[in-house]
Amino acid sequence: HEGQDGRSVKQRLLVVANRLPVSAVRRGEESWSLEISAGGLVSALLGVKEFEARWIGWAGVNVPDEIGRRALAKALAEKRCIPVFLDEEIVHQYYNGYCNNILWPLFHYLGLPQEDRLATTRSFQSQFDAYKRANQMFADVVNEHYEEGDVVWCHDYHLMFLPKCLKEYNSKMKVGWFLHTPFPSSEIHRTLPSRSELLRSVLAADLVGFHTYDYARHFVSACTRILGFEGTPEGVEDQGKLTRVAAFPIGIDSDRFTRAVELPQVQSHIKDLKERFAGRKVCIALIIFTYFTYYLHSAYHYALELSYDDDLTAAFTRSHPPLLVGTALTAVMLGVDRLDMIKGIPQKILAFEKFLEENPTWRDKVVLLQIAVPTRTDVSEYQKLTSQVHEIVGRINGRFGTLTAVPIHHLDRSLDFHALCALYAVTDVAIVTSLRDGMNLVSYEFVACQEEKKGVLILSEFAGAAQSLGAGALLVNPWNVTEVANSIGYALNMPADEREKRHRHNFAHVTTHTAQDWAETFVSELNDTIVEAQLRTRQ
Ligand code: ADQ
Repeated sequence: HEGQDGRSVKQRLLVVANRLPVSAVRRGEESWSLEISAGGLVSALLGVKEFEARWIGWAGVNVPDEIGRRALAKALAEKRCIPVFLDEEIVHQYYNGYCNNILWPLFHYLGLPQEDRLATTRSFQSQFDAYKRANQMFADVVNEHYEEGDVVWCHDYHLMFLPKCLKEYNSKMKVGWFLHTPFPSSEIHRTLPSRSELLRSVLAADLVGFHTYDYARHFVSACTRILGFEGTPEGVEDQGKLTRVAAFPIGIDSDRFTRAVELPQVQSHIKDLKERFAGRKVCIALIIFTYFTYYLHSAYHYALELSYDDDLTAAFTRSHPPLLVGTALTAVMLGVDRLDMIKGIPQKILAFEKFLEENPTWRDKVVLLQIAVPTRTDVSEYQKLTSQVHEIVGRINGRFGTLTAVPIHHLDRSLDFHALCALYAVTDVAIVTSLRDGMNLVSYEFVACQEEKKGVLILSEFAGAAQSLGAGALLVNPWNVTEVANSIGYALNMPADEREKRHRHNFAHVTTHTAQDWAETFVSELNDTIVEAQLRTRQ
Protein backbone atom coordinates (compact mmCIF):
# COMPACT_ATOMS: atom_id res chain seq x y z
CA HIS A 1 0.00 0.00 0.00
CA GLU A 2 1.27 3.46 -0.87
CA GLY A 3 1.13 6.40 1.50
CA GLN A 4 0.46 10.00 0.36
CA ASP A 5 4.17 10.59 -0.30
CA GLY A 6 4.31 7.49 -2.52
CA ARG A 7 6.27 5.45 0.02
CA SER A 8 4.95 2.04 0.87
CA VAL A 9 3.19 1.79 4.23
CA LYS A 10 1.85 -1.21 6.04
CA GLN A 11 -1.85 -1.87 5.84
CA ARG A 12 -3.64 -1.46 9.15
CA LEU A 13 -5.46 -4.46 10.52
CA LEU A 14 -8.09 -3.77 13.15
CA VAL A 15 -8.45 -6.94 15.20
CA VAL A 16 -11.70 -6.89 17.15
CA ALA A 17 -12.18 -9.47 19.90
CA ASN A 18 -14.21 -9.51 23.09
CA ARG A 19 -11.08 -9.33 25.26
CA LEU A 20 -7.98 -7.28 24.59
CA PRO A 21 -4.78 -9.32 24.93
CA VAL A 22 -3.94 -7.26 28.02
CA SER A 23 -4.82 -7.49 31.70
CA ALA A 24 -5.30 -4.08 33.28
CA VAL A 25 -5.00 -3.39 37.00
CA ARG A 26 -5.83 0.04 38.39
CA ARG A 27 -3.08 1.48 40.58
CA GLY A 28 -4.51 4.96 41.21
CA GLU A 29 -7.04 7.43 39.86
CA GLU A 30 -5.07 7.92 36.65
CA SER A 31 -2.63 5.07 36.87
CA TRP A 32 -2.91 1.63 35.31
CA SER A 33 -0.52 -1.26 35.07
CA LEU A 34 -0.85 -3.45 32.00
CA GLU A 35 0.35 -6.92 31.27
CA ILE A 36 0.24 -8.36 27.76
CA SER A 37 -1.01 -11.93 27.71
CA ALA A 38 0.87 -13.78 25.00
CA GLY A 39 -2.01 -15.92 23.72
CA GLY A 40 -2.09 -17.65 20.37
CA LEU A 41 -3.75 -14.77 18.58
CA VAL A 42 -1.14 -12.26 19.75
CA SER A 43 1.79 -14.38 18.59
CA ALA A 44 -0.03 -15.12 15.34
CA LEU A 45 -0.44 -11.46 14.54
CA LEU A 46 3.01 -10.43 15.77
CA GLY A 47 4.39 -12.85 13.21
CA VAL A 48 2.54 -11.22 10.34
CA LYS A 49 4.91 -8.58 9.08
CA GLU A 50 2.82 -7.10 6.26
CA PHE A 51 0.21 -5.62 8.55
CA GLU A 52 0.18 -3.24 11.42
CA ALA A 53 -2.28 -4.70 13.91
CA ARG A 54 -4.41 -2.62 16.29
CA TRP A 55 -6.53 -4.37 18.87
CA ILE A 56 -10.04 -3.32 19.81
CA GLY A 57 -11.80 -4.98 22.75
CA TRP A 58 -12.86 -4.98 26.37
CA ALA A 59 -10.04 -4.73 28.92
CA GLY A 60 -11.87 -7.02 31.35
CA VAL A 61 -12.41 -4.31 34.01
CA ASN A 62 -15.31 -2.06 34.86
CA VAL A 63 -14.19 1.58 34.68
CA PRO A 64 -17.15 3.79 35.66
CA ASP A 65 -15.35 7.18 35.75
CA GLU A 66 -14.24 9.33 32.86
CA ILE A 67 -10.80 10.04 34.38
CA GLY A 68 -10.05 6.34 34.72
CA ARG A 69 -11.25 5.64 31.19
CA ARG A 70 -9.09 8.35 29.66
CA ALA A 71 -6.03 7.16 31.58
CA LEU A 72 -6.61 3.53 30.59
CA ALA A 73 -7.15 4.43 26.93
CA LYS A 74 -3.87 6.38 26.98
CA ALA A 75 -1.92 3.53 28.57
CA LEU A 76 -3.44 1.01 26.16
CA ALA A 77 -2.63 3.16 23.13
CA GLU A 78 1.07 2.50 23.77
CA LYS A 79 0.35 -1.21 23.30
CA ARG A 80 -1.70 -0.49 20.15
CA CYS A 81 -4.86 -1.42 21.99
CA ILE A 82 -8.15 0.48 21.97
CA PRO A 83 -10.66 -0.19 24.76
CA VAL A 84 -14.39 -0.74 24.53
CA PHE A 85 -15.91 0.14 27.91
CA LEU A 86 -18.67 -2.17 29.06
CA ASP A 87 -20.46 -1.65 32.37
CA GLU A 88 -21.20 -4.45 34.86
CA GLU A 89 -24.80 -4.89 33.84
CA ILE A 90 -24.03 -5.31 30.16
CA VAL A 91 -21.15 -7.67 30.92
CA HIS A 92 -23.51 -9.75 33.02
CA GLN A 93 -26.17 -9.95 30.32
CA TYR A 94 -24.03 -10.03 27.20
CA TYR A 95 -20.88 -11.87 28.29
CA ASN A 96 -21.92 -14.15 31.17
CA GLY A 97 -25.43 -14.50 29.82
CA TYR A 98 -25.78 -14.64 26.07
CA CYS A 99 -22.18 -15.54 25.15
CA ASN A 100 -21.23 -18.00 27.84
CA ASN A 101 -24.54 -19.41 28.95
CA ILE A 102 -26.23 -19.67 25.57
CA LEU A 103 -23.90 -19.56 22.57
CA TRP A 104 -20.87 -21.39 24.06
CA PRO A 105 -22.79 -24.51 25.20
CA LEU A 106 -24.97 -24.54 22.09
CA PHE A 107 -22.03 -24.35 19.70
CA HIS A 108 -20.43 -27.27 21.59
CA TYR A 109 -23.57 -29.42 21.26
CA LEU A 110 -24.55 -29.06 24.92
CA GLY A 111 -27.89 -27.50 23.99
CA LEU A 112 -29.71 -24.47 25.36
CA PRO A 113 -30.05 -24.04 29.15
CA GLN A 114 -32.94 -26.13 30.37
CA GLU A 115 -33.23 -25.86 34.16
CA ASP A 116 -36.03 -23.35 34.21
CA ARG A 117 -37.46 -22.99 30.77
CA LEU A 118 -39.70 -20.03 31.55
CA ALA A 119 -37.01 -18.01 33.28
CA THR A 120 -34.61 -18.86 30.47
CA THR A 121 -37.04 -17.75 27.81
CA ARG A 122 -37.68 -14.46 29.56
CA SER A 123 -34.04 -13.69 30.25
CA PHE A 124 -33.11 -14.93 26.80
CA GLN A 125 -34.59 -11.88 25.09
CA SER A 126 -33.01 -9.39 27.48
CA GLN A 127 -29.66 -11.15 27.11
CA PHE A 128 -29.92 -11.07 23.34
CA ASP A 129 -30.79 -7.36 23.46
CA ALA A 130 -27.72 -6.77 25.63
CA TYR A 131 -25.64 -8.83 23.17
CA LYS A 132 -26.75 -6.60 20.31
CA ARG A 133 -26.14 -3.46 22.38
CA ALA A 134 -22.65 -4.64 23.30
CA ASN A 135 -21.86 -5.47 19.65
CA GLN A 136 -23.06 -2.00 18.68
CA MET A 137 -20.66 -0.51 21.25
CA PHE A 138 -17.79 -2.42 19.65
CA ALA A 139 -18.94 -1.14 16.24
CA ASP A 140 -18.96 2.46 17.52
CA VAL A 141 -15.33 2.17 18.62
CA VAL A 142 -14.24 0.45 15.39
CA ASN A 143 -15.97 3.12 13.32
CA GLU A 144 -14.33 5.90 15.31
CA HIS A 145 -10.84 4.50 14.62
CA TYR A 146 -11.36 3.17 11.11
CA GLU A 147 -9.38 4.77 8.29
CA GLU A 148 -9.89 4.11 4.60
CA GLY A 149 -7.86 1.08 3.49
CA ASP A 150 -7.97 -0.66 6.88
CA VAL A 151 -9.19 -4.23 7.12
CA VAL A 152 -11.34 -5.25 10.07
CA TRP A 153 -11.11 -8.78 11.47
CA CYS A 154 -13.83 -9.69 13.99
CA HIS A 155 -13.30 -12.70 16.24
CA ASP A 156 -15.53 -15.30 17.71
CA TYR A 157 -19.06 -15.98 18.90
CA HIS A 158 -19.11 -12.87 21.10
CA LEU A 159 -19.24 -10.66 18.02
CA MET A 160 -21.63 -12.29 15.56
CA PHE A 161 -23.69 -9.15 15.35
CA LEU A 162 -20.70 -6.92 14.63
CA PRO A 163 -20.29 -7.38 10.85
CA LYS A 164 -23.82 -6.08 10.28
CA CYS A 165 -23.30 -3.05 12.57
CA LEU A 166 -20.03 -2.21 10.80
CA LYS A 167 -21.51 -2.43 7.31
CA GLU A 168 -24.34 -0.16 8.40
CA TYR A 169 -21.73 2.44 9.30
CA ASN A 170 -19.72 2.01 6.13
CA SER A 171 -20.61 -0.46 3.41
CA LYS A 172 -17.10 -0.17 1.90
CA MET A 173 -15.37 -1.37 5.05
CA LYS A 174 -13.60 -4.72 4.51
CA VAL A 175 -14.92 -6.98 7.24
CA GLY A 176 -13.92 -10.54 8.07
CA TRP A 177 -15.30 -12.75 10.85
CA PHE A 178 -13.68 -15.86 12.26
CA LEU A 179 -15.21 -18.39 14.67
CA HIS A 180 -12.84 -20.10 17.14
CA THR A 181 -15.44 -22.63 18.35
CA PRO A 182 -17.16 -25.30 16.26
CA PHE A 183 -20.16 -24.18 14.25
CA PRO A 184 -22.70 -26.91 15.08
CA SER A 185 -24.93 -28.90 12.79
CA SER A 186 -27.71 -26.71 11.36
CA GLU A 187 -30.24 -28.77 13.37
CA ILE A 188 -28.57 -27.58 16.58
CA HIS A 189 -28.34 -23.98 15.41
CA ARG A 190 -32.03 -24.17 14.46
CA THR A 191 -33.00 -24.38 18.16
CA LEU A 192 -31.59 -20.92 18.90
CA PRO A 193 -34.42 -18.36 19.15
CA SER A 194 -32.31 -15.66 17.44
CA ARG A 195 -30.96 -18.08 14.80
CA SER A 196 -31.89 -16.07 11.68
CA GLU A 197 -30.84 -12.66 12.95
CA LEU A 198 -27.39 -13.96 13.92
CA LEU A 199 -26.84 -15.71 10.59
CA ARG A 200 -27.86 -12.61 8.64
CA SER A 201 -25.53 -10.43 10.71
CA VAL A 202 -22.57 -12.72 10.10
CA LEU A 203 -23.38 -12.82 6.38
CA ALA A 204 -22.88 -9.06 6.24
CA ALA A 205 -19.13 -9.80 6.47
CA ASP A 206 -17.08 -10.18 3.27
CA LEU A 207 -15.28 -13.29 4.49
CA VAL A 208 -16.46 -15.81 7.10
CA GLY A 209 -13.89 -18.30 8.42
CA PHE A 210 -13.94 -21.50 10.48
CA HIS A 211 -11.28 -23.92 11.70
CA THR A 212 -12.52 -26.86 9.65
CA TYR A 213 -14.36 -27.58 6.45
CA ASP A 214 -17.11 -29.32 8.47
CA TYR A 215 -17.90 -26.19 10.49
CA ALA A 216 -18.03 -24.14 7.28
CA ARG A 217 -20.37 -26.72 5.76
CA HIS A 218 -22.65 -26.62 8.84
CA PHE A 219 -22.79 -22.83 8.59
CA VAL A 220 -23.67 -22.91 4.90
CA SER A 221 -26.37 -25.54 5.60
CA ALA A 222 -27.82 -23.34 8.35
CA CYS A 223 -28.01 -20.42 5.91
CA THR A 224 -29.66 -22.51 3.21
CA ARG A 225 -32.11 -24.35 5.49
CA ILE A 226 -33.00 -21.58 7.90
CA LEU A 227 -32.74 -18.52 5.67
CA GLY A 228 -33.43 -20.18 2.32
CA PHE A 229 -30.27 -18.68 0.81
CA GLU A 230 -28.20 -20.46 -1.78
CA GLY A 231 -25.08 -22.42 -0.82
CA THR A 232 -22.33 -22.32 -3.48
CA PRO A 233 -18.79 -23.76 -3.50
CA GLU A 234 -17.62 -20.23 -2.67
CA GLY A 235 -19.98 -19.54 0.22
CA VAL A 236 -23.51 -18.23 0.62
CA GLU A 237 -25.38 -16.20 -1.96
CA ASP A 238 -28.49 -14.11 -1.55
CA GLN A 239 -29.87 -12.02 -4.41
CA GLY A 240 -26.51 -11.68 -6.09
CA LYS A 241 -24.61 -10.88 -2.87
CA LEU A 242 -21.97 -13.51 -2.14
CA THR A 243 -20.43 -13.97 1.30
CA ARG A 244 -17.29 -16.03 0.99
CA VAL A 245 -17.20 -18.90 3.53
CA ALA A 246 -14.08 -21.04 3.98
CA ALA A 247 -11.94 -23.07 6.38
CA PHE A 248 -8.79 -21.51 7.85
CA PRO A 249 -7.33 -23.97 10.39
CA ILE A 250 -5.40 -22.12 13.07
CA GLY A 251 -1.91 -23.22 14.18
CA ILE A 252 0.58 -22.21 16.84
CA ASP A 253 3.79 -20.20 16.82
CA SER A 254 5.71 -23.48 16.70
CA ASP A 255 9.18 -21.84 16.78
CA ARG A 256 8.33 -20.30 20.13
CA PHE A 257 7.82 -23.80 21.58
CA THR A 258 10.69 -25.61 19.84
CA ARG A 259 13.07 -22.80 20.87
CA ALA A 260 11.74 -22.74 24.45
CA VAL A 261 12.52 -26.43 24.95
CA GLU A 262 16.20 -25.66 24.28
CA LEU A 263 16.42 -22.80 26.80
CA PRO A 264 18.63 -23.48 29.84
CA GLN A 265 15.85 -22.70 32.32
CA VAL A 266 13.45 -25.10 30.56
CA GLN A 267 16.16 -27.75 30.33
CA SER A 268 16.75 -27.45 34.05
CA HIS A 269 12.96 -27.77 34.68
CA ILE A 270 12.99 -30.89 32.48
CA LYS A 271 15.91 -32.37 34.40
CA ASP A 272 14.19 -31.74 37.74
CA LEU A 273 10.91 -33.17 36.53
CA LYS A 274 12.61 -36.28 35.17
CA GLU A 275 14.32 -36.84 38.49
CA ARG A 276 11.15 -36.23 40.39
CA PHE A 277 9.13 -38.67 38.32
CA ALA A 278 11.90 -41.26 38.17
CA GLY A 279 11.33 -42.15 41.83
CA ARG A 280 8.04 -41.72 43.55
CA LYS A 281 7.83 -38.84 45.96
CA VAL A 282 4.46 -38.75 47.55
CA CYS A 283 2.88 -36.40 50.00
CA ILE A 284 1.95 -38.44 53.06
CA ALA A 285 -0.65 -35.87 54.08
CA LEU A 286 -2.28 -36.29 50.73
CA ILE A 287 -2.59 -40.04 51.08
CA ILE A 288 -3.88 -39.96 54.62
CA PHE A 289 -6.55 -37.45 53.69
CA THR A 290 -7.45 -39.47 50.65
CA TYR A 291 -7.76 -42.73 52.55
CA PHE A 292 -9.96 -41.23 55.19
CA THR A 293 -12.32 -39.23 53.07
CA TYR A 294 -12.04 -40.66 49.57
CA TYR A 295 -11.90 -37.06 48.39
CA LEU A 296 -8.83 -35.19 47.43
CA HIS A 297 -10.69 -31.97 47.98
CA SER A 298 -9.27 -30.87 51.29
CA ALA A 299 -5.95 -32.51 50.58
CA TYR A 300 -5.70 -30.56 47.37
CA HIS A 301 -6.42 -27.28 49.00
CA TYR A 302 -3.71 -28.11 51.47
CA ALA A 303 -1.34 -29.08 48.67
CA LEU A 304 -2.22 -26.12 46.49
CA GLU A 305 -1.76 -23.63 49.26
CA LEU A 306 1.73 -24.94 49.49
CA SER A 307 2.24 -24.92 45.78
CA TYR A 308 1.05 -21.57 44.48
CA ASP A 309 4.25 -20.68 42.86
CA ASP A 310 5.13 -20.14 39.24
CA ASP A 311 8.06 -22.45 39.52
CA LEU A 312 6.62 -25.84 38.76
CA THR A 313 9.46 -27.83 40.22
CA ALA A 314 9.28 -25.90 43.46
CA ALA A 315 5.54 -26.49 43.48
CA PHE A 316 5.94 -30.21 43.16
CA THR A 317 8.76 -30.31 45.68
CA ARG A 318 6.70 -28.45 48.24
CA SER A 319 3.47 -30.31 47.70
CA HIS A 320 5.23 -33.66 47.75
CA PRO A 321 7.61 -33.71 50.73
CA PRO A 322 10.56 -35.99 50.20
CA LEU A 323 9.52 -39.54 50.77
CA LEU A 324 11.46 -41.38 48.13
CA VAL A 325 10.27 -44.95 47.91
CA GLY A 326 8.92 -47.45 45.44
CA THR A 327 9.67 -48.57 41.96
CA ALA A 328 10.77 -46.26 39.18
CA LEU A 329 7.96 -44.65 37.27
CA THR A 330 7.96 -45.56 33.62
CA ALA A 331 5.39 -43.26 32.07
CA VAL A 332 3.98 -39.77 32.49
CA MET A 333 0.61 -38.93 31.00
CA LEU A 334 -0.50 -35.33 30.70
CA GLY A 335 -3.75 -33.42 30.32
CA VAL A 336 -3.74 -29.60 30.05
CA ASP A 337 -7.10 -27.92 29.72
CA ARG A 338 -9.17 -24.98 30.78
CA LEU A 339 -11.55 -26.40 33.37
CA ASP A 340 -14.56 -26.35 31.07
CA MET A 341 -17.31 -28.91 30.42
CA ILE A 342 -16.35 -29.09 26.75
CA LYS A 343 -12.90 -30.45 27.60
CA GLY A 344 -14.24 -33.83 28.83
CA ILE A 345 -12.04 -33.92 31.94
CA PRO A 346 -14.30 -36.28 33.97
CA GLN A 347 -14.53 -38.62 30.96
CA LYS A 348 -10.73 -38.62 30.67
CA ILE A 349 -10.21 -39.44 34.32
CA LEU A 350 -12.84 -42.20 34.26
CA ALA A 351 -11.11 -43.77 31.27
CA PHE A 352 -7.81 -43.65 33.15
CA GLU A 353 -9.53 -45.38 36.08
CA LYS A 354 -10.74 -48.13 33.78
CA PHE A 355 -7.24 -48.54 32.40
CA LEU A 356 -5.83 -48.93 35.94
CA GLU A 357 -8.63 -51.32 36.83
CA GLU A 358 -7.80 -53.58 33.89
CA ASN A 359 -4.02 -53.24 33.98
CA PRO A 360 -2.83 -53.79 37.55
CA THR A 361 0.81 -54.01 36.48
CA TRP A 362 0.72 -50.39 35.35
CA ARG A 363 -0.70 -49.06 38.62
CA ASP A 364 2.58 -47.99 40.16
CA LYS A 365 4.27 -47.20 36.87
CA VAL A 366 2.11 -44.52 35.33
CA VAL A 367 0.99 -41.15 36.59
CA LEU A 368 -1.58 -38.82 35.04
CA LEU A 369 -0.88 -35.13 35.53
CA GLN A 370 -4.03 -33.16 34.90
CA ILE A 371 -3.39 -29.42 34.86
CA ALA A 372 -6.69 -27.59 34.68
CA VAL A 373 -6.77 -23.84 34.71
CA PRO A 374 -10.03 -22.64 36.32
CA THR A 375 -12.24 -20.41 34.17
CA ARG A 376 -15.61 -18.71 34.72
CA THR A 377 -15.32 -19.55 38.40
CA ASP A 378 -18.36 -17.43 39.30
CA VAL A 379 -20.68 -19.66 37.25
CA SER A 380 -22.37 -22.44 39.25
CA GLU A 381 -22.04 -25.10 36.51
CA TYR A 382 -18.29 -24.54 36.47
CA GLN A 383 -18.14 -24.76 40.28
CA LYS A 384 -20.04 -28.05 40.07
CA LEU A 385 -17.61 -29.33 37.45
CA THR A 386 -14.65 -28.48 39.68
CA SER A 387 -16.16 -30.39 42.63
CA GLN A 388 -17.04 -33.31 40.38
CA VAL A 389 -13.48 -33.56 39.06
CA HIS A 390 -12.03 -33.32 42.58
CA GLU A 391 -14.39 -36.01 43.74
CA ILE A 392 -13.52 -38.45 40.95
CA VAL A 393 -9.79 -37.83 41.35
CA GLY A 394 -10.09 -38.40 45.11
CA ARG A 395 -12.00 -41.61 44.65
CA ILE A 396 -9.51 -43.01 42.12
CA ASN A 397 -6.48 -42.02 44.16
CA GLY A 398 -8.15 -43.56 47.19
CA ARG A 399 -8.79 -46.71 45.22
CA PHE A 400 -5.46 -47.17 43.45
CA GLY A 401 -3.09 -45.08 45.53
CA THR A 402 -0.56 -46.89 47.66
CA LEU A 403 1.69 -45.69 50.43
CA THR A 404 4.23 -44.94 47.75
CA ALA A 405 2.14 -43.46 44.95
CA VAL A 406 -1.04 -41.75 43.80
CA PRO A 407 -1.97 -42.30 40.14
CA ILE A 408 -3.44 -38.85 39.44
CA HIS A 409 -2.00 -35.44 40.20
CA HIS A 410 -4.65 -32.87 39.51
CA LEU A 411 -3.75 -29.19 39.78
CA ASP A 412 -6.30 -26.40 39.47
CA ARG A 413 -3.92 -23.81 38.21
CA SER A 414 -2.33 -22.17 35.26
CA LEU A 415 1.34 -22.75 34.51
CA ASP A 416 3.80 -20.25 33.17
CA PHE A 417 5.06 -20.78 29.64
CA HIS A 418 8.41 -22.36 30.50
CA ALA A 419 6.94 -24.76 33.07
CA LEU A 420 4.31 -25.78 30.53
CA CYS A 421 6.94 -26.47 27.85
CA ALA A 422 8.99 -28.55 30.31
CA LEU A 423 5.93 -30.63 31.18
CA TYR A 424 5.06 -31.14 27.52
CA ALA A 425 8.64 -32.27 26.90
CA VAL A 426 8.77 -34.92 29.67
CA THR A 427 5.37 -36.40 28.82
CA ASP A 428 5.05 -39.86 27.29
CA VAL A 429 1.37 -39.68 26.42
CA ALA A 430 -0.73 -36.52 26.12
CA ILE A 431 -4.46 -37.02 26.33
CA VAL A 432 -7.06 -34.61 24.95
CA THR A 433 -10.65 -35.81 25.34
CA SER A 434 -12.67 -32.70 24.42
CA LEU A 435 -16.35 -33.46 23.90
CA ARG A 436 -16.19 -30.72 21.26
CA ASP A 437 -13.39 -28.26 20.60
CA GLY A 438 -12.99 -25.72 17.80
CA MET A 439 -9.38 -26.77 17.22
CA ASN A 440 -7.45 -27.49 20.48
CA LEU A 441 -4.04 -25.91 20.57
CA VAL A 442 -2.77 -27.95 23.52
CA SER A 443 -2.36 -30.91 21.16
CA TYR A 444 -0.26 -28.74 18.80
CA GLU A 445 1.86 -27.37 21.65
CA PHE A 446 2.56 -30.89 22.95
CA VAL A 447 3.73 -32.08 19.53
CA ALA A 448 6.02 -29.04 19.13
CA CYS A 449 7.82 -29.90 22.40
CA GLN A 450 8.27 -33.61 21.67
CA GLU A 451 11.21 -33.70 19.25
CA GLU A 452 13.27 -35.66 21.77
CA LYS A 453 10.70 -38.01 23.32
CA LYS A 454 8.35 -38.57 20.40
CA GLY A 455 5.46 -39.20 22.75
CA VAL A 456 1.98 -40.29 21.75
CA LEU A 457 -1.05 -38.03 21.40
CA ILE A 458 -4.47 -39.43 22.26
CA LEU A 459 -6.93 -37.02 20.68
CA SER A 460 -10.69 -36.69 20.67
CA GLU A 461 -12.24 -37.05 17.26
CA PHE A 462 -14.50 -34.14 18.23
CA ALA A 463 -11.63 -31.64 18.37
CA GLY A 464 -10.95 -29.72 15.15
CA ALA A 465 -7.30 -30.82 15.54
CA ALA A 466 -8.40 -34.40 14.76
CA GLN A 467 -8.69 -33.32 11.13
CA SER A 468 -5.08 -32.17 10.95
CA LEU A 469 -3.31 -34.51 13.42
CA GLY A 470 -5.54 -37.52 12.81
CA ALA A 471 -2.93 -39.57 10.98
CA GLY A 472 -0.37 -39.19 13.78
CA ALA A 473 -2.59 -39.24 16.85
CA LEU A 474 -4.69 -42.06 18.30
CA LEU A 475 -8.20 -40.78 17.70
CA VAL A 476 -10.86 -41.63 20.26
CA ASN A 477 -14.50 -41.05 21.01
CA PRO A 478 -14.24 -39.50 24.51
CA TRP A 479 -17.71 -40.79 25.43
CA ASN A 480 -16.51 -44.35 24.95
CA VAL A 481 -14.60 -44.96 28.17
CA THR A 482 -13.56 -48.48 27.12
CA GLU A 483 -12.11 -47.23 23.85
CA VAL A 484 -10.15 -44.48 25.59
CA ALA A 485 -8.87 -46.92 28.23
CA ASN A 486 -7.71 -49.29 25.48
CA SER A 487 -6.00 -46.43 23.66
CA ILE A 488 -4.11 -45.52 26.84
CA GLY A 489 -2.81 -49.10 26.96
CA TYR A 490 -1.93 -49.01 23.27
CA ALA A 491 -0.14 -45.68 23.64
CA LEU A 492 1.87 -46.77 26.67
CA ASN A 493 3.01 -49.93 24.90
CA MET A 494 3.59 -48.45 21.46
CA PRO A 495 6.87 -49.54 19.84
CA ALA A 496 9.45 -46.82 19.26
CA ASP A 497 9.31 -46.98 15.45
CA GLU A 498 5.54 -46.44 15.42
CA ARG A 499 5.88 -43.53 17.86
CA GLU A 500 8.56 -42.00 15.67
CA LYS A 501 6.43 -42.32 12.54
CA ARG A 502 3.35 -40.83 14.16
CA HIS A 503 5.32 -38.01 15.74
CA ARG A 504 7.02 -37.14 12.42
CA HIS A 505 3.62 -36.74 10.80
CA ASN A 506 2.30 -34.47 13.55
CA PHE A 507 5.49 -32.46 13.91
CA ALA A 508 5.63 -31.76 10.16
CA HIS A 509 2.06 -30.49 10.29
CA VAL A 510 2.46 -28.34 13.39
CA THR A 511 5.64 -26.66 12.14
CA THR A 512 4.34 -25.96 8.64
CA HIS A 513 0.81 -24.78 9.47
CA THR A 514 1.59 -22.04 11.91
CA ALA A 515 -0.47 -19.30 13.48
CA GLN A 516 1.30 -16.78 11.26
CA ASP A 517 0.29 -18.71 8.11
CA TRP A 518 -3.27 -18.81 9.40
CA ALA A 519 -3.43 -15.04 9.98
CA GLU A 520 -1.71 -14.22 6.70
CA THR A 521 -3.99 -16.48 4.68
CA PHE A 522 -7.14 -15.12 6.26
CA VAL A 523 -6.19 -11.47 5.84
CA SER A 524 -4.92 -11.84 2.30
CA GLU A 525 -8.09 -13.67 1.30
CA LEU A 526 -10.11 -10.92 2.98
CA ASN A 527 -8.18 -8.36 0.97
CA ASP A 528 -9.00 -10.28 -2.20
CA THR A 529 -12.74 -10.28 -1.61
CA ILE A 530 -14.64 -7.67 -3.53
CA VAL A 531 -16.73 -5.57 -1.24
CA GLU A 532 -20.34 -5.45 -2.36
CA ALA A 533 -20.38 -1.66 -2.51
CA GLN A 534 -17.36 -1.69 -4.88
CA LEU A 535 -19.10 -4.30 -7.02
CA ARG A 536 -22.14 -2.06 -7.38
CA THR A 537 -19.91 0.87 -8.41
CA ARG A 538 -18.29 -1.27 -11.08
CA GLN A 539 -21.60 -2.45 -12.56
P1 ADQ B 1 -9.43 -22.81 24.29
O1 ADQ B 1 -10.74 -23.44 24.58
O2 ADQ B 1 -8.87 -21.98 25.35
O3 ADQ B 1 -9.46 -21.95 22.94
P2 ADQ B 1 -7.03 -24.37 23.31
O4 ADQ B 1 -7.03 -24.22 21.84
O5 ADQ B 1 -6.60 -25.72 23.76
O6 ADQ B 1 -8.46 -24.10 23.97
O7 ADQ B 1 -6.06 -23.28 23.93
C1 ADQ B 1 -5.82 -23.25 25.29
C2 ADQ B 1 -4.57 -22.41 25.55
O8 ADQ B 1 -4.49 -22.18 26.95
C3 ADQ B 1 -3.31 -23.12 25.11
O9 ADQ B 1 -2.42 -22.20 24.54
C4 ADQ B 1 -2.74 -23.68 26.43
O10 ADQ B 1 -1.35 -23.69 26.49
C5 ADQ B 1 -3.29 -22.71 27.46
N1 ADQ B 1 -3.57 -23.43 28.72
C6 ADQ B 1 -4.57 -24.31 28.96
N2 ADQ B 1 -4.49 -24.78 30.22
C7 ADQ B 1 -3.41 -24.19 30.78
C8 ADQ B 1 -2.79 -24.26 32.06
N3 ADQ B 1 -3.26 -25.03 33.04
N4 ADQ B 1 -1.71 -23.49 32.27
C9 ADQ B 1 -1.23 -22.70 31.28
N5 ADQ B 1 -1.76 -22.60 30.07
C10 ADQ B 1 -2.82 -23.32 29.82
C11 ADQ B 1 -10.46 -21.63 21.95
C12 ADQ B 1 -11.23 -22.82 21.36
C13 ADQ B 1 -10.24 -23.84 20.81
C14 ADQ B 1 -9.37 -23.17 19.75
C15 ADQ B 1 -8.74 -21.89 20.29
C16 ADQ B 1 -8.02 -21.09 19.20
O11 ADQ B 1 -12.07 -23.43 22.34
O12 ADQ B 1 -10.92 -24.93 20.23
O13 ADQ B 1 -8.31 -24.06 19.37
O14 ADQ B 1 -9.74 -21.03 20.85
O15 ADQ B 1 -8.85 -20.83 18.12
